[in-house]
Amino acid sequence: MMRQIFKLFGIAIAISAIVSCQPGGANGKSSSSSKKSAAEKAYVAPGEYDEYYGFLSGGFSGQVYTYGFPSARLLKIIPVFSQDPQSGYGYSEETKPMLQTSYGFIPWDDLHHPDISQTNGELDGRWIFANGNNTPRIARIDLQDFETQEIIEIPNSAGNHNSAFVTENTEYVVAGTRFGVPIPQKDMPIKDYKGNFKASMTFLSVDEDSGEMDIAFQIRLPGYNYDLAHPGRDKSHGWMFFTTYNTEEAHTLLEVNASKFDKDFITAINWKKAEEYVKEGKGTIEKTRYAHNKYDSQTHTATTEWKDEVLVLDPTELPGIVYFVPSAKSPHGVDVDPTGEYIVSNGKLSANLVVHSFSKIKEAVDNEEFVDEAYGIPILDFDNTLAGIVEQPGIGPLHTEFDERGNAYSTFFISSEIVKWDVKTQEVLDRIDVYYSPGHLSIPGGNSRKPDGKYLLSMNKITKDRYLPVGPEMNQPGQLIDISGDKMEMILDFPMIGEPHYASMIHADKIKDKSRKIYRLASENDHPMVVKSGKDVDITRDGKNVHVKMGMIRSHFNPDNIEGIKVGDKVHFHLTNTEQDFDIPHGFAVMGANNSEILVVPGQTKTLTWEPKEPGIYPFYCTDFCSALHQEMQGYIRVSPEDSDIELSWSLNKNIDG
Ligand code: RUQ
Ligand code: CUA
Repeated sequence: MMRQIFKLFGIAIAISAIVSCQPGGANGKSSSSSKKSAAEKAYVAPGEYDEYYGFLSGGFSGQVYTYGFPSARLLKIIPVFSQDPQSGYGYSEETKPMLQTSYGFIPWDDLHHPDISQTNGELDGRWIFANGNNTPRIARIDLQDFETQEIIEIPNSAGNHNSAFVTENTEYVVAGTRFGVPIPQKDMPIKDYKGNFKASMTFLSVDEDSGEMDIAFQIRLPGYNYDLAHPGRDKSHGWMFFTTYNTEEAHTLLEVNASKFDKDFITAINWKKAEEYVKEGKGTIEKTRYAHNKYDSQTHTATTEWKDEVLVLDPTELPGIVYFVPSAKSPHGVDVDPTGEYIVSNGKLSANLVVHSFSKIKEAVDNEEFVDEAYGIPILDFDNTLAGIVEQPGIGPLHTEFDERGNAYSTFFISSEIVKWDVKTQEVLDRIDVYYSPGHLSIPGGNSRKPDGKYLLSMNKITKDRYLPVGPEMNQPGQLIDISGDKMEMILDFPMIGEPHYASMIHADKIKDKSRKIYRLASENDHPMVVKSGKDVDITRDGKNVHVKMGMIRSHFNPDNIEGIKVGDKVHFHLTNTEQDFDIPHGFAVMGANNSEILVVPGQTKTLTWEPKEPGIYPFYCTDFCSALHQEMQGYIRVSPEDSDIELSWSLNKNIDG
């Protein structure tokens, strides 16, 4: 045991040595002439648009960040799993149900992999799917509104890391289990993990028109750790591949105890076969409980539906669904090239990159060439499934993406570089240093049949001396690399937010023209508390609940004087922005509210609930500088003692002389 720990320390020291001796920051500058041309390449003139959208995950921030590339302008934060005081997402009454789970209201998650919907293996720009890692969930963002419209909880799982990757016609979105756990959950000794903990691979169907998700089926697997996933495409369409580590089934000091075996697995799942079994009525319905949250952009309101069952397929009873392919030790990413033939397994502890051949896997499966089995699941032969090995490309491979010219690009965490290699010959073609320790990388369409290989975004984990110091925590650096020529060239370096894992990038033409401008008040707002004109303005009392239907327009609230509110009341401000003009939001905030402000876009209705605790006069105001008279957009609420007999009243432009 002691020796193993020492060995590990050895690796850690080696890693830090490599990181700290990288040239960078103030030391390792390239020549000024190439710097100038790099600047030109990333330059987008004021008033001009970027060519690509990039949707970067925020990792532990729980959100998705929309950037324009090549300039790396931050265009929009899309709140997904975390409350967002800027928009009021997760604070407004309409959006609170989005964060509902079987564990209660959870205002945060760890978002790793946004993936854009596909049609015929090409990005179609309709939706982004993204995973919540900590409390297993999948979200769907609509790319017309740039808003999260759906979050579905994944039952029988723990650590939904290998998600949310879509198949090439968006038939399914996948969710896996990173941490083996008892399924169903129960109280048991942790040391009895081996053989008793389990994992689930969940396939969620996606409605072609609405995008709505539903759990189609779950495949029950041994309790290994499943890290990442990628769908087959083109010739391997119908399959899904998952990296699998901790086949040792260790439950403590995994850095040592889950690194013992020389090989782990790629778990290959034939989901078309699973689909056939489902059609034949196979599998068992298991009782469980999970939340399915949907936002309706017509009523501007989210609701939670509770579901209580899931269809489970057992691969030991239903042969032909699951195979284990031995692969590089402790693999992280698994990536499939645009043709669907090459499956790259990024063994994070190995010096070589293993490339499997789909045709060979298929042949071995068809001929039942199995060398062993694990928990009733057939294991294929390593050599029989191998397309080739990229010899000594770098140290610590994590992820690979592809261009349309037959090249692969892999990140190497330990040696801090991106290496370009030929997919067919596995020959290394070029390498470039990045600063420091890249995780994921992204090429527009780089995980589809049709990559658009002009730029590559490297998302690095460690910043050190790259930017002006800002205390102990530095934002992580993103680096944009021009990959259009033979030699990769770094053209931009910018700090990102949270911890981006994957990012999906897409040509702007696929999204920009359909982006929503306003909600039409006449036809696109069915909120029950909408104010369409002055005559809808109203305040009603229902016991302790007071409902305020309030309008907002440049530059006043209607009403702006309210009296008759009492301590102990719950005041619900239903705010409608009655503007019908693009990009004129109004905000609302009231003194002492235990909440955030609420930003309302034109034609939309949102609700902020406030419980005043003391008598007094409470100002409220518009938080967004909407006009020259924005500072005049304000009002007062009079709060009286609980036993007061002041009548409820409200007004705009009344009692002017007292
Ligand atoms: S991970 S840095 Cu969360 Cu996709 Cu590899
Ligand atoms: Cu409305 Cu400021």
